[in-house]
Amino acid sequence: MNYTNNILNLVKEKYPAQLEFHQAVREVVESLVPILNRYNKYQKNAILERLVIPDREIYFRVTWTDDEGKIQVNRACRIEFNAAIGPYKGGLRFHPSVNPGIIKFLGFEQIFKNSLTTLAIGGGKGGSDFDPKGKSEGEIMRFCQAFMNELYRHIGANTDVPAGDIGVGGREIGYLFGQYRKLTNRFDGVLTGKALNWGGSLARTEATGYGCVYFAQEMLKEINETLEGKTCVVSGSGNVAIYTIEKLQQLGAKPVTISDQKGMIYDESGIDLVLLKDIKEVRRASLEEYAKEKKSAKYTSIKDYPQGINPVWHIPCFAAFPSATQNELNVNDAKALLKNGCKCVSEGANMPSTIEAVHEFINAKICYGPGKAANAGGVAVSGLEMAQNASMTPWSFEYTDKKLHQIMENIFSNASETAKEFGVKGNLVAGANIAGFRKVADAMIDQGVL
Ligand code: NDP
Ligand code: 2IT
Repeated sequence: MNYTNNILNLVKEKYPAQLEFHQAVREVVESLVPILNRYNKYQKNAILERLVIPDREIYFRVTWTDDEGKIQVNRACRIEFNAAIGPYKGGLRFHPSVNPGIIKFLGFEQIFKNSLTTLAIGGGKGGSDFDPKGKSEGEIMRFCQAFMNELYRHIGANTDVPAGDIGVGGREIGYLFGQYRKLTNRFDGVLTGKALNWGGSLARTEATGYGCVYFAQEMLKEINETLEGKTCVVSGSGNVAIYTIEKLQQLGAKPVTISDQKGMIYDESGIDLVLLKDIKEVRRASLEEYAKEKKSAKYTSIKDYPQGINPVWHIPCFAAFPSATQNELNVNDAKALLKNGCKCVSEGANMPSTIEAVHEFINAKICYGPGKAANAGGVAVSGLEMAQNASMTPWSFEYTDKKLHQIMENIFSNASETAKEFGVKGNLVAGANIAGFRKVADAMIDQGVL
């Protein structure tokens, strides 16, 4: 379609080096063709042109002092993409790979994901090329404070509400929140993922992983299957991976893999969650330690991965849960999963599968839940945290988890029904993109030319 090609060209021309952003835009606009063909109001109102260029891109320098007294400098940004249906909302990523293209792809995806949750949250994302690995507590705190020294002027409980992502968990949110409060003299629900004793929500820590498994359950119901007794593979070993594994085990499934930036574990007897939490949440160490302490586990260093392959996806399984990072599952990996009989892929990470891998899953007609639908549980409970903060009323774990469950069921049925409505039955990529887009685009039209 001319309109979508023009949009892709516009993005490539304006942001030539931002490959991940091109990829995210391509995946979305290609799947919007049925709705764009049916209604010309979107093209007439230049909705795609307005969606791919963020409302605001804020770039700043973060200057801090390390434990040796040396001054360190990092780059950081907050990209406020779209606020048509609510305040900008999305995580902060601290990782050395962070660049504008990565934050842009994440912020763009966040618009549609947040729309799918049915909550009043717009899309944004931010981060820094700061590497938290190997830093002391003091260094982490000073970096977070220096980061907030600039960010505070751009955010607010009704303006822009950041949260965690890779490298940003409860500890970092604490330091960021503390500095925001100090600078503004306000106790606002300006960040989510806060600790429970100062405004956090029960079930937020678990939400992305639990939600991703709830989404898999919904997809599997359609083929009269369950996760009980099934072998599953999971990548990553951070927040999303850990709580995906916890929920899988509660349901009687057997997750057998985890991975990190240095390597992977294959534990045929099933992942030991207590050990995993201790290594990653307490010791903040490498998975090599897991293999030293659990004899049934085999560790493979990333240096020994075969070229062009992520070995996690080559372990035979019933269901796969990519939960580490973008483009961690390529076409070779997708083919291996399918060949070994995998029936379900539910994405905890953002854009973990390459476009070619996604095509493999769609063509094979397996249960494939794209990240912006399957991992929306995290931001959904962030939205619920905002609701609790606004009403000054904390909710119980059971109540919040039930709400999360309902939201995930609803996202599945919305994506599935929308796919049917637009003649692409079973294609949850198209269903999720069209459903997420329609709500935001119609809100933009209602609100005028802005
Ligand atoms: P964490 O920082 O808690 O964990 C990230 C995990 O992935 C770690 O095990 C890390 O390894 C590994 N990892 C990170 N980068 C790479 C890389 N380049 N190659 C291989 N492994 C890598 O982050 P989260 O669990 O929060 O995030 C994981 C994914 O889920 C991301 O795609 C994020 O955007 C997405 N997501 C997160 C949500 C949330 O609520 N937290 C919500 C929705 C999506 P190591 O342990 O060595 O650092
Ligand atoms: O990618 C994501 O949805 C997140 N990292 C969570 C964002 C949030 O605001 O909770």
